[in-house]
Amino acid sequence: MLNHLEQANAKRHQAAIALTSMITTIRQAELLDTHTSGKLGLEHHLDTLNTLHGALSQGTFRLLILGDMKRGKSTFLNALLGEQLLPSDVNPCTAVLTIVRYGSEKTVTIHFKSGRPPMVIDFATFKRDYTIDPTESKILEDKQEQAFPDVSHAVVEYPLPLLHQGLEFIDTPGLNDTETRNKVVLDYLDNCHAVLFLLSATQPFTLDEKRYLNNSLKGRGLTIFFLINEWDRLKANLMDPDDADELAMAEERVRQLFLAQLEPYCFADGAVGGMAGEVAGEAASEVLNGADLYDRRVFEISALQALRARVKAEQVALEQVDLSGTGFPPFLTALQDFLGGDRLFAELQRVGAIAHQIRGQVNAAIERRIPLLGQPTEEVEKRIESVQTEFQVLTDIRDKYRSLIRQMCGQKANEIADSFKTYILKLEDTFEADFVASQPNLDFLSFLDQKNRAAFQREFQRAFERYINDRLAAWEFMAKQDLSKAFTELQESSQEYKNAYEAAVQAMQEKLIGHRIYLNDRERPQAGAVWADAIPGLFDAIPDGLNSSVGRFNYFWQQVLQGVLVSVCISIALAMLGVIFSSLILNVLGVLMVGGGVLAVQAEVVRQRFLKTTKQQFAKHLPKIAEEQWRPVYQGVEQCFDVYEERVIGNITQDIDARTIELDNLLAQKDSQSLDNNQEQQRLTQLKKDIGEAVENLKGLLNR
Ligand SMILES: Nc1nc2c(ncn2[C@@H]2O[C@H](COP(=O)(O)OP(=O)(O)OP(=O)(O)O)[C@@H](O)[C@H]2O)c(=O)[nH]1
Ligand SMILES: [Mg+2]
Repeated sequence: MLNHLEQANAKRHQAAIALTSMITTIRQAELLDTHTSGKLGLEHHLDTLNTLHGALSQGTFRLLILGDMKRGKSTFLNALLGEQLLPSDVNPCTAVLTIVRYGSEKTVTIHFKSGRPPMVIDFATFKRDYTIDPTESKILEDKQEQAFPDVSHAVVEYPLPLLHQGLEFIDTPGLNDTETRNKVVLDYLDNCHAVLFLLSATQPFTLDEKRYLNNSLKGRGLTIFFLINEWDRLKANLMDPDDADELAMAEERVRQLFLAQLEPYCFADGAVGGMAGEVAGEAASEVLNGADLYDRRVFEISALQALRARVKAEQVALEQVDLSGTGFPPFLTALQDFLGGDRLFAELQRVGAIAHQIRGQVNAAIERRIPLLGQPTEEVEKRIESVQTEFQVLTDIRDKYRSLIRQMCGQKANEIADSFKTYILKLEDTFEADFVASQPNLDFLSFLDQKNRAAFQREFQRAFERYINDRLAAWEFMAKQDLSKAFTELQESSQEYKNAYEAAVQAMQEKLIGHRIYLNDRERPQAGAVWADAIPGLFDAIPDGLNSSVGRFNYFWQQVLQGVLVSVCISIALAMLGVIFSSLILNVLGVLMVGGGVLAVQAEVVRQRFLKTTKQQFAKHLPKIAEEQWRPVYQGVEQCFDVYEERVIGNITQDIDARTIELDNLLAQKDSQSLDNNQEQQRLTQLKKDIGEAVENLKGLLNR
């Protein structure tokens, strides 16, 4: 494990060095000095480079551990760490999201949601005060309350080699099915390198797990490793644990069950498959389907056995402990192959592409500058004056593109909000099937018992919320695709604007120095050579997050629309629950007064009545809900476009400003007289060379 990660981090480190060199070079070049010809307008690239540098030098691979209650998440993490660091037991339960990372000292820090400063505590206090027991957890869940409402998360720092290599783990409380789209966890989802999803061999793929995958993980471009834990219990559960044939059969049964259930999730988001398609060039040759990926994504493990082996071996490093039979070795190999392979490659490729773009702009600025150095001030003034029309053209293009975004925004917000309305109105048609599917275990009879009624009402409330949540998540999935299509269309129409912009920049270039600019001199005569001052990226503002090679639109979605949907969900539940329940009491009790009879018949009558009444009430309110929630959805979509507009228009404005600065500064410096043209030409040529070298170094890292 360590070797592989060490190599990966060494590459990241080298990439960070190349970026540092670019940063220092640009910073120095832009320091105004009376002997130079003035700033080149490159400073705005420093922010981008610094952000990339920060991420690379941090050098972490963040792994998010998810799974239902008591699937062995904490045990699994302890097994990797090699000791019982995190509370993991039948009792108590993990109650706060816990980040485990390297630190030179063993510490636990609790971070709060309110302004309260973080608090350092010891491990014993952490185990005692920040876990809860299962009964308490159940009660809180019923009441939909959080165990520690004020706590945002805990950070455990620990001087372990595995963590020192840059692995960072996030242990989460068991999934709470009424809070499937838990905000805290979702925030981490888009910033992790992979998800480790724990399942149990003895409870193959429950409805809640399926719901979580569908509602929260699907379509986000995540790489999910499924760990079927407690594999050892298949043996322990046999009539005769020593019967090898029986064990093989039992194992095969469970394996087939998971294979059928999990295959779609290995295919849909597998970042390896997805990324290969998006990352240009060599990597695209590898196209994987669900079955191929299954072997690389699903593992049968026993966390408890692995933990025992590690604790027994005391302080011995992970790779030196014999973990055969625990399922850890193949999983660890697959994990490091992924992190040090595809994941690293995608990260470096993105850095390389951005650096390449910046290099193009640096070169163009220098190529414009050198020919102007030798010209008399009046001539330079005249040429700058002559390109003012082009500057106006650039500004006009920007403004027209802004109008296009606005127009598209109005249209799409309407379409998506309308589709929401239609969807809500249609819920009536499938209500019975969907509602029953999401709550197979609702005990309708407890409703009849006066003593149990309050508890039943809570159960029912949760069931209803779950149903609404599932339905909205299904809509969200479709709407996300609509929105993604809208942005793709926008990008397609931007091509025209981009071409006009490039033409204006080129015209400017010709007026200033008499020719176009190519990436390097050798390319000039060739047809179709890369024109260095092209403006890639300028009209494309979809940010490229960690997992966004597949789900690029998640950014907008997560920032804006998801929040809207969560509140829509709550509004619907609030609006409906009171009405439904009071009419249920009348209806259901009314029928039973008349009927009576055997329990089984009664139960069925109650169930039927329940569904019918709920559906009636629900249907009655649907038009109002659809009407009321239309606007929030509309505004949510509108906000996505606002963010997009701000970024694209910001980028274009920045580009125009940089071009203005570049020329203004030259003029100002020319007036200062103390400029030595030869020396300046040398300095600029050297600058070009330095940036070029750094970029080549970065590209070199991409050779696998
Ligand atoms: N037999 C067996 N038991 C296991 C295995 N992994 C975990 N357990 C047991 O399962 C129980 C729950 O383990 P935890 O690690 O606390 O589970 P968790 O998912 O962190 O639980 P929450 O944080 O409460 O959701 C403990 O008693 C573990 O010893 C395994 O591979 N085999
Ligand atoms: Mg736990």
